[in-house]
Amino acid sequence: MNVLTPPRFSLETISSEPEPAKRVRAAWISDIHLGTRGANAQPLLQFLRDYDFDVLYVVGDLIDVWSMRRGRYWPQQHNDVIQKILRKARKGTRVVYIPGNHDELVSDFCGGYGNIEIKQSAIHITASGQRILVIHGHELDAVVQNVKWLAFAGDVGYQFLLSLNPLINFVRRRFGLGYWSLSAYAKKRVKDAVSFIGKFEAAVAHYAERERADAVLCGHIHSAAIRQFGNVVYYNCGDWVESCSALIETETGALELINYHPFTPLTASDSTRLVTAGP
Ligand SMILES: [Mn+2]
Repeated sequence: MNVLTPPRFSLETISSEPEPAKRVRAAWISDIHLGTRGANAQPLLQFLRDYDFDVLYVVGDLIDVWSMRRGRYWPQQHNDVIQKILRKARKGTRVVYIPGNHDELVSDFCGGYGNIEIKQSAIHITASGQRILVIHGHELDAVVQNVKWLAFAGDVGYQFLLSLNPLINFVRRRFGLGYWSLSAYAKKRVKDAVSFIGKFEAAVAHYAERERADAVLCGHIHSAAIRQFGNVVYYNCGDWVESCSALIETETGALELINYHPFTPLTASDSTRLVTAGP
C-alpha cells in the first residue's frame, strides 16, 4: 500500500530569489536622521532594495550631526544605509545630496564626487517636462515665523515623544499591531503645528514661484504631501523618523508618495500608496 500519497495542500515554496528591484526615473528621500534612535533604517533599506533609480535625491538631514554632538548612537544598520546609497551610485544611479540643517556642515563640500553631487538645491525635470526645484526647506525657517511651533518642535517634550516611538512600537509589534507614531499623532493634534505646516507649505510654494519653477520639492517638516498652491505643485517627501515615506517619479513623469511601515517586510508592490498626483 502506498502511504506516500502526495499532500492535498502543498506549502508553496518560498523563493529565495529576491524580487527584482523596480526601476523608476527618480526618487526623493529626506530627514533620515541617522545617528539618532528615531531613524527607521530598516524600512529605508527595504525601500532601497525594492527600487532602482536613475537619480536619487537625498533631500537633507541624512545624518543628524546636532544629535550626534549630544551623544552617539550608530548601529550597523545606519552604516548599511550609507553603504547602500554608495553602492547605488557605483552601479550607475546619479545621487544628488542636498544638505539640510542637521547636516549643514556637508554644504561646505558642494561639488561632484564621481556619481555623487553635493549641492544646495537642484532642478529636476520630469519625463513630462515639469521643472521641480528641490530644496531641503530650512531656507524658509526665517520666513515662516511661528514661535509657539518652534518652541514645541525644539522642546524637550517633543524630543521625549520621539524617544517613546521605538518603545511603543516594540509593544505594538508584540501584539501584532502596525507601526504608529506618537509624536506624529501629537503633532497633528497640536493646532500650532497644523497652522505652521500650512504656512510653511505656502511659503515654500511662493518661493518656488519666484524661482519660476513649476513645482517645489522639500523635506524638513516631516510631513509628506502633494498639494497644489496656485500654479505651483508642492511636494514633500516626508521623513524616515515618523512617516517613513519617499517620493518616486514613474516613467510617465508622475510623482507618487509611497509609505513604508517599519517592522513589516514590505515589497514595492504592497507598499501603501498614499497620494497619487499627475504631472
Ligand atoms: Mn531639517
